[in-house]
Order: sequence, then structure tokens, then C-alpha cells
Amino acid sequence: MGTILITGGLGQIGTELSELLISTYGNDRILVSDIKKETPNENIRYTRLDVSDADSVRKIIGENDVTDIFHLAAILSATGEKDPFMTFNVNLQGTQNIYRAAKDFDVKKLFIPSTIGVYGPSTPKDLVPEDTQTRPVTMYGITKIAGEMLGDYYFRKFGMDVRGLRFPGLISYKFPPTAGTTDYAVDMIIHAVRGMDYECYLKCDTEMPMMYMPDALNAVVDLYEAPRKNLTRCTDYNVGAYSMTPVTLHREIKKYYPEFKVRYQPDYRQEIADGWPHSIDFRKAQKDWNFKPAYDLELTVKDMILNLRKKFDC
Ligand code: NAD
Ligand code: AKB
Repeated sequence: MGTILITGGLGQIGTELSELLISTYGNDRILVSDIKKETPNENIRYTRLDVSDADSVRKIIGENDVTDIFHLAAILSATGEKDPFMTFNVNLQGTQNIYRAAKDFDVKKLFIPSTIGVYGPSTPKDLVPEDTQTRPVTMYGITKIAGEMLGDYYFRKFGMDVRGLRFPGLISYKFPPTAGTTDYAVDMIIHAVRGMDYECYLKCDTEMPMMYMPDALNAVVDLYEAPRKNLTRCTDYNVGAYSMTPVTLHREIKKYYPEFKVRYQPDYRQEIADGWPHSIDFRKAQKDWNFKPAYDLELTVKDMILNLRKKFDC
């Protein structure tokens, strides 16, 4: 059995996906990598890997008998607008480096997450399907749609088994998100649990699709393990669970913290959010590989609060 390489493995998704893959496939098969020098978890096999460095990517893949890759390394939307050139290098050049080395070293399967950020201001807003207008205006969106298309190309041209899905904003408590436009959701809940008011960087009625991390992780594994013959798409299955605005989230949190206050002070992230859909159509994922989220907004907030209270001991 070969090695399963995870890139960007110390981020919001990678931290939890690594744990899940280790518990499923065993510690010996999983090699976690990230640009960060060290991992806080000494019990995992870890190597530093900058995906924008093609030689390092080839070295790690070539020397470790890599058969599977979960390619999570990326710069997300908000940081992407602060440094678009680095974002291009990491998200697009880095993804090409991974695809190219995967092909040359005969990697069997590759998973790459995409995002609702591939949609843009000209996309219709509601129940958006995969095949629609995708003209993103952020560097994040541009690099992610190009990464999807490259993956489709490697599948068609070289028969490489590339699979991917378009995530909405993800809510989780283990590792807080730090670089995206949907991060307000986690921040708001953390502030409530810690007894602090929250200043939200989006307008109160900004609606976006969201999903809780356990559903996101199940989606990754279910898509990865689905028989290829059942899949009608390659890198761009829409998945999601519910849509919400900052005000609907605030209302839900107030069931637990009636005094909790939120002020609205929109910044540059408002423009990013305004270009994204309000809701997405994920019926293809349901039909092809039985995607079914378990958490609605109410259950997400309940579980987040429960776990954050334990984490912060409050
Ligand atoms: P994250 O920012 O938490 O993690 C990304 C990781 O990549 C970080 O640990 C970072 O150190 C690492 N990284 C940055 N530059 C690198 C480089 N040059 N080489 C190697 N590693 C590098 O992001 P995340 O939320 O875990 O996102 C993972 C993937 O999921 C991304 O492709 C993202 O587009 C996608 N996604 C995430 C969300 C979400 O809400 N979290 C939603 C949609 C799509
Ligand atoms: C972001 O806000 O950048 C991410 C995403 C939806 O891709 N959470």
C-alpha cells in the first residue's frame, strides 16, 4: 500500500481531514505536509512542502511512493485579494505542480476541493447549478476555476482519476479559519461563547451557502470512495447544507446567549461576498454518490457551542 499525501494539511480542513484519514487508513500510510515548518501534532508523519516549488513537489512525491493525494494547499479569498500574485503562484502554479508530478509518478487518485468562489457577479444567485456562468472576479475564484479545469483536462487527456467538489463556507471549531470571506460565522460563535460582542465585516443581510465540517469531511470521503463509473463530473460537484446571513446566525446564537450583540462594519470582504451565490443546487452530488448533509443551521450552532464551551472551558 502506497502513501497518501495531504498538502496544506495544517489548515482548517487539513487538520481534521488528516485525523480522519489516519483513523481510516492508519498512521503509516498518511504523510501530512504544509508550508509551515512544524506540526503541533508530533504523532503524525509530517514534512514541510511548498507546493509552488515544483522540484520539492516532485521530490516528495517521487521519494515516498505516493499513490493518493489530497491537495488542500491554497490561499483563500480574503488573503487572496491582499496578495494576488502569491495566490496565483500557490493556487494555480502549485496545483499544476501537483497534477504534473502526480501524472509523472503514476499517482492513482487525487482529490482537490474547489469553492463557491468560482461563481461571480454575473452568476444567477439562487440554487446555482454546476454548469452556469462562472466568471469570478477575485484571484481566488480565477485560480480555483482554472484548477478545476486543469483537473478535468488531466482526467480527459491522461486518464488521471481527479475528483473534486465545490465547498460553501465551512464552519468548524477545531481549527479556526483565518483567510476567507465566510470566516465571520466561526468568529461570531466564538465571540458569543467567550462573552464578547462581535463586529461583523459583512452587512447583516449577506446571504451565502454554508456547511458544518463533519458533513464536509464525509463528502470528501464519500466522493473519494465512490465508484468512478457512477461519477458524471470530475472536479466540480456542488455540495452544501443551508444558506444563512449574519443576522440569521446571530438570531440562532441568541437562543443560547440572549444578550449577545453584533455590530456591522462591512470592509473589503463585502465585495467578495456580493459576487457569490445565495444558495447552490447540489442534486448531482446527491444522485451520483449519495451526498446528504446531516447538520442544518440549528444543529451546527448547537454542536459548535457545545464544543467551544469545552475548548475554552466556559
Ligand atoms: P486554510 O487556509 O485553513 O489552509 C490552507 C493551508 O495551506 C494552510 O495550512 C497553509 O499553511 C497552507 N499553504 C499555504 N501556502 C502553501 C504553500 N505554498 N504550500 C503548501 N501549503 C501552503 O484553508 P482550508 O479552509 O483548509 O482550505 C483548504 C482547501 O479547501 C482550499 O483549496 C480551499 O480553496 C478549499 N475550500 C475551503 C473552504 C472553507 O470554508 N474552509 C471553502 C471552500 C473551499
Ligand atoms: C472563503 O471564504 O474564501 C472560503 C470559501 C468559501 O472558499 N471559505
